[in-house]
Amino acid sequence: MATIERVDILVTSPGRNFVTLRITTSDGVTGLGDATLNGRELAVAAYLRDHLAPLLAGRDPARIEDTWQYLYRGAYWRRGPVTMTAIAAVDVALWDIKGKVAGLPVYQLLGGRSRDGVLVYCHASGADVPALLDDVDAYREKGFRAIRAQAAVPGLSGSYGVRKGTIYEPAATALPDEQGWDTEAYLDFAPRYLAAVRERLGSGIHLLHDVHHRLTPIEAARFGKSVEELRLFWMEDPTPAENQDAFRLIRQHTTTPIATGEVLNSIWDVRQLITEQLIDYVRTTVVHAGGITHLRRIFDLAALYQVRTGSHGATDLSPVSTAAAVHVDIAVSNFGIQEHMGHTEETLNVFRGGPRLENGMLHPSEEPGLGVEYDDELAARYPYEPRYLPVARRLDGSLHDW
Ligand code: CS2
Ligand code: MG
Repeated sequence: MATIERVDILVTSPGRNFVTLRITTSDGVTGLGDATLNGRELAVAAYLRDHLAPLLAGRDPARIEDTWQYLYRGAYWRRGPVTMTAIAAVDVALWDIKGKVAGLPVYQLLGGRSRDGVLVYCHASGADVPALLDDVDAYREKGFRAIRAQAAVPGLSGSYGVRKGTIYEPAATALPDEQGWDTEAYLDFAPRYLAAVRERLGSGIHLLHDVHHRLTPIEAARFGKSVEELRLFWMEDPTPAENQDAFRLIRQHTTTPIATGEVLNSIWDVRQLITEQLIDYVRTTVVHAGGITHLRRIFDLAALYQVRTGSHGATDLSPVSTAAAVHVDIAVSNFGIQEHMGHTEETLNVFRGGPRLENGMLHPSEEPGLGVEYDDELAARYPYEPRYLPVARRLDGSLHDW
């Protein structure tokens, strides 16, 4: 029986920080897991290095479920983004190994294909409406069939989701950037620019929008009602999702579909949202919600309540996560859509391989395992740099959700 012989925690920063776990078995088979938690990367690296790596040495890599239970129950302290990201990295690395040992791409171990490809959405943004509309046109011409639209709110310093350069990177400063927020200005402006985008797109392209945790439940209800005729594919994170009850109030007022879950990390955090059908899409991910093993449990629960998947897939989730997500997405019955912001060439040179993007859909690698390889030599050229996500402050200076 092969055993886990080596555990490497690999920190690199090809344009942005990533933490990757590599497990090597006594047979020399390696598996990769993404362990990146944007703005708190080193906490997960330490958790893996100081607390999980010593527990993994000598274990049977084939015992994925037992290892998951061992690390989850064995922590005693339950859940949370650092713990669940660390467990996720181990889990995904073990699925990578199992696929390589079986000579099969991971999706074949998850029940095989349920669909021909994985529909993705991209991020269009602009400092003003004309710039946003040009960006929307550019993505439509690239073949995307689902586009998220975000524009800067006039008069605010810094706006969520507005790209500077080729890829949107919110964690861009060595200390948190302080960005302004004004709910009334947003509630007045966002429906207008989304209407302009819907008019530009017509009806054949999905239109998505990320509220990014910024509204109270009644404000979110008001926003949802104000965009109903735009037929959004979803409004994302309309209100902070820790308070699952809050979504009942939104549901009472609007039929605009709701997506949430990217900051959540266990089935317990989304149980009520799913079982009361308070959301339409669950956005939990392989990297922050306990890996493939736990994410499948969340998605199977969601399927019972006609909630579809809509996993987070921003640039700060590494190409290892993208690959693992697509293996899950192609197999699950209740797939909805997969976010795909993409990665820079610098990043893709370090993380080689993975899914193929074609006509607005991702297709999993047919290589055994996840299909991603990590270039240690190249990675070593990009040392970690402290980077933080911004914070948001209201006009009176008080802190708001970013
Ligand atoms: C966003 C992310 O992609 C999304 O839906 O919510 O850009 C999010 O802000 C970042 O991943 C945070 O690191
Ligand atoms: Mg989001």
